[in-house]
Amino acid sequence: MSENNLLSLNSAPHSDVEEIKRRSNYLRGSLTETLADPITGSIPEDDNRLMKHHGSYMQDDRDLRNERAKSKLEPAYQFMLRVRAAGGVVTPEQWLMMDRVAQKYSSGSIRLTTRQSFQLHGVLKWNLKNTIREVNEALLSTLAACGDVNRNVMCNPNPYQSEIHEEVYEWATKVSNHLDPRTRAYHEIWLDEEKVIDSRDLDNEEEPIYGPVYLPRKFKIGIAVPPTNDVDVFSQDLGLIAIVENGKLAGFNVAVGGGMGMTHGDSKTYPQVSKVIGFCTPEQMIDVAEKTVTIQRDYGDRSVRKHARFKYTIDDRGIDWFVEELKKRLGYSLQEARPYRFEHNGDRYGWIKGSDGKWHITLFIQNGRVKDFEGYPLMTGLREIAKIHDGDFRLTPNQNLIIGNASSQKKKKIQKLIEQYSLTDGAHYSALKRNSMACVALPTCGLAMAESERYLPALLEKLEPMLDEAGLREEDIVIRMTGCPNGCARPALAELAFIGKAPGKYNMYLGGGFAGNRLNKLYKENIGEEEILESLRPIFNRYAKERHEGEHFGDFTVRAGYVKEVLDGQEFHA
Ligand code: SRM
Ligand code: SF4
Repeated sequence: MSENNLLSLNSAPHSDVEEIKRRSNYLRGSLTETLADPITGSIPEDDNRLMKHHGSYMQDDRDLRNERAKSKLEPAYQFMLRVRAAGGVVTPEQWLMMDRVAQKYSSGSIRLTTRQSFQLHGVLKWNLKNTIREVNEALLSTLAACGDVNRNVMCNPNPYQSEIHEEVYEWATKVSNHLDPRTRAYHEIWLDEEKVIDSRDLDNEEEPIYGPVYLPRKFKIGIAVPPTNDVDVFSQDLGLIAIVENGKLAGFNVAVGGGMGMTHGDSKTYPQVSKVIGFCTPEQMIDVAEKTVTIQRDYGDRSVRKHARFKYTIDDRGIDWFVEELKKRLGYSLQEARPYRFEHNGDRYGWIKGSDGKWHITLFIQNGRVKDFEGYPLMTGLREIAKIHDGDFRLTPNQNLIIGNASSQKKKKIQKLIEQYSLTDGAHYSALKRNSMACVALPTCGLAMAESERYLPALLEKLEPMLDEAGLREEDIVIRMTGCPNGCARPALAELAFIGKAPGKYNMYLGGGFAGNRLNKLYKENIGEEEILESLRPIFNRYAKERHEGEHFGDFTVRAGYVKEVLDGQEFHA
């Protein structure tokens, strides 16, 4: 462990979570015992904190909370389980496994997340071990899907530029593996020490990168391949922008200090877009990521968790300090950043042919929820595709799904199943709907202040006639909603966003950049549906009439003066 890490370990006072991690013996705590305790379906808070690092934690069904409290019953405890795969790429067999465990152990649906992972909800304590074992047997993992470590590494999933994509995806996988925790706790607790997916040296108990208290907070890496900024590269703690020169991957521009979370009314917390600080070659990238993580490990705030994200470490000390510290640890300077251009941060739907002749189709999955709906047997349809498909499934950063790498022959069969099960590329929906995202929120998220996934579809239905009236049905407008200001659907980067304040009440934001390069700004506070609709109608109408050729909605709302352009994160609050 570095001297710096020791220093940060010794500097007091530390938050309670730091103490829990320190005492946990590399994430063991008393998890084995509490999971086996037959008296309650819950686990103690200390173990719950550690569980996150294992990819799961305890929730309760908030729809049932009051009723159960009245009947003097303990809350309906259940666990969320997050399964990660770098770049969101899984095989059809892995998809079938997720489908199976979802039916067997969870509430029956699969949630595709905004970071290209899977989430299951409603897993009971007694079923956790079997679920995690089955996930690992299919060579996927839940380790480090949550917790104070590097999270699922995001990567542009659409392999239409096949060779470049393949290479970038390989680097995403490498950096992800490199930053995986090394503790054997996961294998002991969940897999009875079996070495199922891991070829690393599991006898080496020390965490060479993280040390015994891991990071002060979660850490996120995303790799974008311009012109597509689907991973919202500027929202990542460490964003990497692939630079392609003469048809080859030359390396990555490095951007640091992005983040979306904030707390209503606390101006010390804010969303932030990252800053591009230079360029590195592909071979240097792993080292750049490791050293960046260790700087955050050593200098991140371990006493106030709200202030512990990397963006605050950089803002407190300055970007020049970070660049200098990185140079010191790398032993060389980054090269000057190379030119790049992003065009959008959404997904592009429908069939597309890769440069290697393979076919990929992006399907629209509203808010990432995969289940059988009435008249729309989505989960069954995807299962039937997985049974015949020999390419892959790719979770997009916008909660959608790509059926990737199909031969021309397979494409025909897949298309037939798509039609048979009414799956859709969203072509018949409004472009607003196709560009929408909502976080999970109620009933499972303990932090939700308002509905999100369960409300956005209804709001869209009311917005669509207004768009039709204004002639904007085919206008791509990025809309995002979250149930609280933590920002799980990256709302601060949407052209139009709603962030939950209280049941039925939202803060409304306008002016984000269409390519995910500019934060939006608060337009109206604490408004309900009626006021949302009243506010938007004239804005849509003016946009339809007064927009310049090719002008995006977010840019228009800034030009028309609804909000001022946000130059840095602190201005996010009105
Ligand atoms: Fe998130 C916490 C769901 C992506 C920022 N997020 C949570 C928890 C675990 C609630 C909790 O801590 O009790 C939510 C679980 C709800 C549930 O019932 O499932 C939750 N976050 C999600 C997911 C599932 C949203 C979705 O609808 O897809 C996403 C899972 C990602 C994954 O697969 O790894 C998810 N969360 C994000 C993102 C977007 C991203 O990473 O690109 C962000 C903003 C980016 C960032 O981190 O700055 C995000 N989640 C947060 C935060 C605020 C962190 C902060 O800096 O303050 C919290 C709260 C916390 O950590 O204390 C949070
Ligand atoms: Fe929960 Fe808030 Fe994240 Fe939505 S944004 S999932 S409400 S923590």
